[in-house]
Amino acid sequence: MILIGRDLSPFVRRTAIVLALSGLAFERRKLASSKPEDLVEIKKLNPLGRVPALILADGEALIDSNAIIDYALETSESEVALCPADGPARRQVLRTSAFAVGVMEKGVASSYETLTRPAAKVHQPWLDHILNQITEGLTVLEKLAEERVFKLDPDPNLGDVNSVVAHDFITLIRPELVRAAAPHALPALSRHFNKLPAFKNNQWQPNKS
Ligand SMILES: N[C@@H](CCC(=O)N[C@@H](CS)C(=O)NCC(=O)O)C(=O)O
Repeated sequence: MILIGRDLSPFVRRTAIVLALSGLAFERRKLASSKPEDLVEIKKLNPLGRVPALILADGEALIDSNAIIDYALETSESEVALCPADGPARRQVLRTSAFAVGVMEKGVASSYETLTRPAAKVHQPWLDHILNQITEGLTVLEKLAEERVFKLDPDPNLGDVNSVVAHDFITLIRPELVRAAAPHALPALSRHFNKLPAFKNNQWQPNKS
């Protein structure tokens, strides 16, 4: 299997970590949708021109991080239970994931606002709205992490993966928002799980990727 995309993308990174935690072997092709020469290659696999995509052994391309994670959970034979099968524990993992993925989406949207528009065309009230959504999301994730961080299981669940990836991504692009909204428990959760190879080996390294 080949995972397409760089770990700078939180959607790519969360799939890489889940595949690794699921015990599934995969290669990496670190293409970036923001680089025109890479985009040509990405569009051959995903006409939308987005990452991640996962190319299976038979050539089938899975598009969207949700489809890739769904595949990993379905095919994994690992002991690690990333997402409980049912009940309140499953809903809690999905609820945490919804906030974390929302923060990732808004983080990416905020970058598009400032990186793709000429400065004169940035509509500040809309950018402020997005930044506020990130802040609100981080505030929830900090509270959820407070409940989690003092009784950490040895193994992370899908909510932990998404929380850590959201935290690390916003720390990269808007560290002041993390300092203000999620100063303690979420960074502690991130430090804790980033010690695991699945997280450490799938991390954005500007000089390497
Ligand atoms: N819902 C998608 C979002 C993927 C996404 O937005 N990827 C970004 C990189 S972080 C991308 O490729 N953007 C290029 C574009 O949308 O034009 C997923 O979960 O995979």
